[in-house]
Amino acid sequence: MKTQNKKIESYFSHESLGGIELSKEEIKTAFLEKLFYGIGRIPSVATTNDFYTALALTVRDQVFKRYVRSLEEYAELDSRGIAYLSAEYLPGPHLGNNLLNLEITEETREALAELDIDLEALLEQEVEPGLGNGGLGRLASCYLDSMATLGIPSIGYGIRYEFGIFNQTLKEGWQAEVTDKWLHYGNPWEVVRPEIAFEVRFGGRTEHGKNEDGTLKVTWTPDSEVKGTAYDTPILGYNSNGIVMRLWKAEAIDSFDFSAYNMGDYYRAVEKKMRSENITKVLYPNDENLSGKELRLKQQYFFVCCSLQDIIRLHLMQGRKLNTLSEKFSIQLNDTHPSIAVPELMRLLVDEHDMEWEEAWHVTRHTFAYTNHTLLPEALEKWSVHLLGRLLPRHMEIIYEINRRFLNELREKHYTGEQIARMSIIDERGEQSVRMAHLATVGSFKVNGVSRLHSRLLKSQVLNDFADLWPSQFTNITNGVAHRRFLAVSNPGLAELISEKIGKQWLTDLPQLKGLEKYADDVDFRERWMQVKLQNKIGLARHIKERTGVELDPSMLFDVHVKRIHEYKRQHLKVLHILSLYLRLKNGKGEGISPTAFIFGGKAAPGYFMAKRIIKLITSVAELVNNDKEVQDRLKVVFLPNFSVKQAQRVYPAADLSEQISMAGKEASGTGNMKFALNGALTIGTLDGANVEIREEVGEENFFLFGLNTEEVQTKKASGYHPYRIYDRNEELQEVIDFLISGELENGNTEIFRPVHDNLLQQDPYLLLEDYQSYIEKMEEIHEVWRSPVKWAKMSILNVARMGKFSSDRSIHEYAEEIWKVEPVKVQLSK
Ligand code: GFP
Repeated sequence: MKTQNKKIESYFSHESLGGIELSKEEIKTAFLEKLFYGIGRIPSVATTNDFYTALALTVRDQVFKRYVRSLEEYAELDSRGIAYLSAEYLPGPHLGNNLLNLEITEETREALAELDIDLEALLEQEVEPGLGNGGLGRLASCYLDSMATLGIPSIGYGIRYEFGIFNQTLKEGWQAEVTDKWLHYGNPWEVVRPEIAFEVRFGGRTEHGKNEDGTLKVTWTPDSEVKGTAYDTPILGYNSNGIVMRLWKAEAIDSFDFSAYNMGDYYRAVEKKMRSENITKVLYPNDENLSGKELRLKQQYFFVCCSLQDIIRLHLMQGRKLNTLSEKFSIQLNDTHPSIAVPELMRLLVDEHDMEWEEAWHVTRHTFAYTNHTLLPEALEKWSVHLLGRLLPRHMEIIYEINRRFLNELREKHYTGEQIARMSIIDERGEQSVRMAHLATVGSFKVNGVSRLHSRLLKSQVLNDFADLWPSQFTNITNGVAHRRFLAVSNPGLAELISEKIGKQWLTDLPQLKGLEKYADDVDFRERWMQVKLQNKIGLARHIKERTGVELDPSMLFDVHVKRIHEYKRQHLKVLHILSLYLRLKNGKGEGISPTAFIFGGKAAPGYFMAKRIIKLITSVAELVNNDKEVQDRLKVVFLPNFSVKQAQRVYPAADLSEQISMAGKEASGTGNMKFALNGALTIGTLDGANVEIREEVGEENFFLFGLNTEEVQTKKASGYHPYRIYDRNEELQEVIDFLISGELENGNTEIFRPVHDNLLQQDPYLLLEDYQSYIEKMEEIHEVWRSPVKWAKMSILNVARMGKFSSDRSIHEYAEEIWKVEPVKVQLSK
């Protein structure tokens, strides 16, 4: 470690740093010192937020101890590192997770209790960084957790959005978006690194000249520049290393124009600052169609440009040559959002570091790996050539050159004109655009999907031409989840019960859960298992009552559908089911219906008409059902607003049934499905995404399967799908669909849900009607199993016992071995 200060260095020894064994007394003292001297508060005026901040700073010190030790070790070993580039992260609250990772949760709870402070209240106080939309961002955070735990030298790069994903409230049952102000009270987990800052340029023009030696020299004269400054959040692994999440904030290079100010133009004096800061102001909601969002492209380039400059800085700092970059770094592109990195690295190497094109391309193509997360055509990013060329003129030239060489390669292999047009990075149909998935594929040494089914479909459909051309480039890494956060932290009751039976090793080795199988037949264990579930349900019911006013009986079946609202995820299929039960009860045909609480949660993209209407549909059904005395003790429906990591940590542990009912072939993987099952919920699902593998692991007898599979969906669509015919043949379905426009849901208003009704009867692109009957019948079976608590408990235990595969530790292990070829570096902790 180059402190160049021998005295400091002498403190920086293995013995003095890195080891954590804080006693209750030490935590108490450290906490009080932070409160007094860290934030300057006296107890008589200190608020809960002050206590939270003081505790966060106390814990952060310990996290940094581990982090600096890891850094030192990585630097000493000159180890190969990973840069994970992701436009989104959803870390969730840090405090609870860090306490677990430091193994000081109980000591902290006791220390605070002695000061009459409740740890739970402080955990509740934390505002989580909502720097992502959904699955993709949460996956990135799970991966950082596992990279730290496994000891993979890595940095997670991203954007420090000032305003993250909106907060969702309900107004008359409709989603209303409220600005998220996660930084309002400051953020004790991050440190700003003003010395780590890079310039990022936009617009302007390029000039092609010659160097003295006659080689080509391109100069890019931009028309605007901003500065990206690093904000670091240390991410700790469980009882192990620390890594960093480095997020870039955009700032003006000169934040104040004195000449303008002196001339009395006050607005212009700060205008640049405002314009520059705009770049990282707000997270884009993943709308239906992203194209044409100039600011979004600016954000992508901005964070990629800073990250690559930083990677090059770190590489050169170790005294290495740039042409060895790929030997020392792998850069993982989390979807195509960071794929402008391919031309940007070429630009940096060729234009800024005078490397020959061929050599630079070799380095580039051996450095990047690309993860695809979606097959939905509307979600595959494309940027218009016009826009990209205007914003990043040099990159557009480089993309053309990459494409020219790539298409030549195809021609040499005798590809036809049609194939070439299909594979080209530039889409020539309609307005010319850049296909970012093609750019990422051509510029990477590996491409992976996120579940076995998804990877197969990626190879056989979306990127099939590329998979034929470079078969060994394609692979699958099934997603996983941070089981420490989603089981140990969020479901302490279950975690404790598990550890009591099989020890604590599952915390770093999830397949150890297998050891629980033998307790499935143990009466006492089963009772305790269900008791934990009941306690979690009581907790969630309390929370729901506070948030929504709806009272749930915890003995009901908690049937839960939480995730982003999207037609392909089919929240409205669940609604059709609820309506069918409601109508049966009203018609006196309710035998066989177990009392059920239907719990929904999830945000809709603000511009997504149908998704927002589906939320309204859910809340209207909730109004109707919850206020109907005739069905009150049989059915309850709630929409829990503002689903987030924090909410998720409450919901998964309390769920009995997990709804994973997307149309087969649409959900790339899903990760909520894993978190539910890990907490003992049984799954009703289609053969979509990772459901396929979950079912395989837990056993088909412990999974409720329904609906068409991917091939059947495709055949059905190809042969002409007529939803109306299904409606016509199924009386109950007719009644349910007609009910949508009967006016009974919305005080006589027959039009409000007509778009949903018409869409289902006319197109039904996600085959709700096709899968309806199979879903209803499977639900009947579920209600029957629910009436046999012994059977249910056994299935629940076996589900958890067999979830070993779905830890993100396993996924990261696979990335490390198969893609990154990186060796873990375990830092010795002195205890
Ligand atoms: C996307 C896919 C999911 C997948 C995650 C993580 O999620 O199926 O599990 O990425 O790979 F759709 P969203 O970001 O769209 O929620």
